[in-house]
Amino acid sequence: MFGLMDGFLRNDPLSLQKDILYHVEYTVARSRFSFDDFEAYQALAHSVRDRLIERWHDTQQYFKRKDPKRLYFLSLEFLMGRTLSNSITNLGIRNQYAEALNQLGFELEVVAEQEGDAALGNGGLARLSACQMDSLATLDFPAWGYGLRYQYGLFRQVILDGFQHEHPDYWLNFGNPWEIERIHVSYSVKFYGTVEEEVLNGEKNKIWVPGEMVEAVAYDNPIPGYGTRNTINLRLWAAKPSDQDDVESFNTGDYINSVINRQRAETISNVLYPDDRSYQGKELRLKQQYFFVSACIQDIIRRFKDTNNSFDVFTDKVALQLNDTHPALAIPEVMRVLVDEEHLGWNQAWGIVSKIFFLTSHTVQPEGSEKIPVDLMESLLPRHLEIIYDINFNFMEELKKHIGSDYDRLSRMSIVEEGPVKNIRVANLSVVCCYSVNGVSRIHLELLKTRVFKDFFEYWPEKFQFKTNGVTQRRWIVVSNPSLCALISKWLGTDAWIRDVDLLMGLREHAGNADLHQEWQMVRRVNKIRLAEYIEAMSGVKVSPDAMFDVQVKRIHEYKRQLLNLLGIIHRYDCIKNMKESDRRKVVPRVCIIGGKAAPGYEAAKKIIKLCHAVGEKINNDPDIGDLLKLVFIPDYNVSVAELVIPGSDLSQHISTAGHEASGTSNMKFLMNGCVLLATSDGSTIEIIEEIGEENMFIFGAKVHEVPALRKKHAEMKAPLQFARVVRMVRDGYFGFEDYFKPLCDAIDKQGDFYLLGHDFASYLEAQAAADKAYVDQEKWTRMSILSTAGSGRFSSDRTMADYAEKAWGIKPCKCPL
Ligand code: 26Y
Repeated sequence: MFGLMDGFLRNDPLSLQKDILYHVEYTVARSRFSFDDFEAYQALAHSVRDRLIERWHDTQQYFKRKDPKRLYFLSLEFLMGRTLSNSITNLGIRNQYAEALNQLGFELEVVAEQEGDAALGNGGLARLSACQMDSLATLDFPAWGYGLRYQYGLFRQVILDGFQHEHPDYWLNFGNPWEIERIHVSYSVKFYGTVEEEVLNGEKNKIWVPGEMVEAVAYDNPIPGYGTRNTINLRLWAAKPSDQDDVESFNTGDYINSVINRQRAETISNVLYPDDRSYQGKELRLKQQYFFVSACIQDIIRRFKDTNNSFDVFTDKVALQLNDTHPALAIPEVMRVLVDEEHLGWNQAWGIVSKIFFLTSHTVQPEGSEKIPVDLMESLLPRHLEIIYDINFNFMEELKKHIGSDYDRLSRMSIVEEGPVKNIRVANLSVVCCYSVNGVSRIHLELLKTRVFKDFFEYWPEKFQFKTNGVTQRRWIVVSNPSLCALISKWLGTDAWIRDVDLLMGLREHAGNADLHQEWQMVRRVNKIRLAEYIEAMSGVKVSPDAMFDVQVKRIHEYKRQLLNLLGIIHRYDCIKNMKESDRRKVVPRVCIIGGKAAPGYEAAKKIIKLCHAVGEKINNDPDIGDLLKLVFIPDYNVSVAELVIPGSDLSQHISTAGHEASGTSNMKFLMNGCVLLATSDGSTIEIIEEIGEENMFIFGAKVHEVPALRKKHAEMKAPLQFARVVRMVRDGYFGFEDYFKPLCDAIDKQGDFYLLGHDFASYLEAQAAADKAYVDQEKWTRMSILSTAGSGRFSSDRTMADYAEKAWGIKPCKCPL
């Protein structure tokens, strides 16, 4: 093959060029004299893949030789977005590739745009997994990621007449050059059936005789670190029919139906559940979860046994991170394998299990907690149900010794929920069995301790910790905002901050420098122009880059209060309409940008999307308003759209009702990009305030500890007049569709306003007015912007991962030599 030398691929532009052409001819099967942007992307991707594989091999062999304690990161969701740009950046060969492509008559930026997003997740939790993988690789940790290879990722959002429609995301349609199919790495996963007893060496032993078998096949996705040879693995499982299954039905002669039945196995990994809110005890979801953990545990134990012959050292070699409770069935699964298959006694197995699992919770919403109906569990996973009962029995006995017969508390803490429908409480199972339970911000831990897991915290205070979330500056500055990246490096005199993000603090000393201000503004303006072009292409609305770009992009949720934003916009519109000409000249022009997906069954969220379009329609077509105010909805918000939107924003909103956002991570991405935050004191924003100072942000609204009392007092309180007025405008059909929007209005003014929009409205408007005032003073604004970036270092996922490694998992870097 071209460019090969002594088993190593060369990275000079000429070799890269030859490699690309090789792949055009032999992988994409096009003529090297005629191929288009997409084909260039495919060939380029394959040439990058070759380089990833080299490093990946070296890393895995090195890990195998050193055999350190490994971290296994289990998550049902990963929002990887695009891979190309990120990979060549981390490999340090971006410029060489750009040059190689140039000589072939292509532009890297254009070719990179051909790639679709890998959207195997919903929102914050899923993108966090992706950021953390990047940091684990960069910090040389011996880590593996595990996930599911859904054929349909998160739905594509299509807007018709302002309503959200969900279209399937069949992302594998054009092939996926970033994965390596491992047909020989496959495991049988069992379902249904019965539990039988056998006598083994005079002892009773349980065996699970399954009713159905499905194969899990591995697809490996190399994750390169930045500035290191280390390239770790993200292994995704796909379901395939099992050869051992269903031989019976073939023998009965119904060949066609037998084939169709076999194919049904694949449905397990077919589709990602698009809801990040409420867990429904659906059989397919439970099957997905068990399919996933069974494959992972078989793989992990196989790897352990390759180099070890006694389970005595298992806890020195293996740490399992549960990304929320979704993979919690791994706990009874490890117990089952150790007790039933490896024949360790229960106590020895429990001694291992209670030391290797680490849980991170990502929610404060009680609806989010998973409950598995016992009936369902009994039919699908009969042996696991027995094991969970046994774990619970032991736990209850131990607990009684400490708290006596406080039956209310015992029943609250029990893993089994009694009632008309008996359920397994997955959160309780996880807390009982995990070595540590981690919150994702300081306030989140407080809420876990005082509300969600109060009983457990009082019993096991030392189990509860927090590690504030972080995001990777490689994706969120270096890849998505290259000009800001170059500017930062220039002023810091080094690009070392890309690995050591605390160095960003060095920008503080230049925060008042007029030259930096000018360059900073220039970079930001170019990004705004790019965003304005995108907005016009997507929505047909022309927006001026002179206006302040005010952005709220995230999943649509009532608690995230996109509705508060919309009511604020209506208020602004109403004010401008009623202004004297002389006052209009003082208005700071705004482009309000909202984007995000609503879970398909979440009616209120879907109504909010429609309201955004209805209000936008009115404002954008009002000749009275012109450029003073625009409202646009960016459809199909995803990782690559975020990479465009975030660098082009001036102001970014994180306005959840205090106590509802566990952390929030997009606030960190905006911060890194020098956007000023308008936010409530919630989640990780509280720590951002500490880091960059309240004077450099616009903070408003009730505080976490005030919220419960405000809710109780609500009946006696009157919403401010201006609030009542904007709600009335919606109710009275000023924007049309009054029947459709009625439930949104009712929730606010008839049903107790649970999310406190009325209470926070006045202070929200004040914060918005303060933002206007600051924006007029561009010097002040630019200073705030620079200080935002300068203070973002603490919110890197590098810091989060180093924290987990030290304080939870007990793993150390294992750096593959160059
Ligand atoms: C069980 C199912 C219904 C479910 C599926 C996905 C439940 C929850 C989720 C996802 C939750 C999620 O994304 N949580 C977010 O995690 C981020 C990373 O920690 C936080 O920053 C953010 O505040 C939190 O809402």
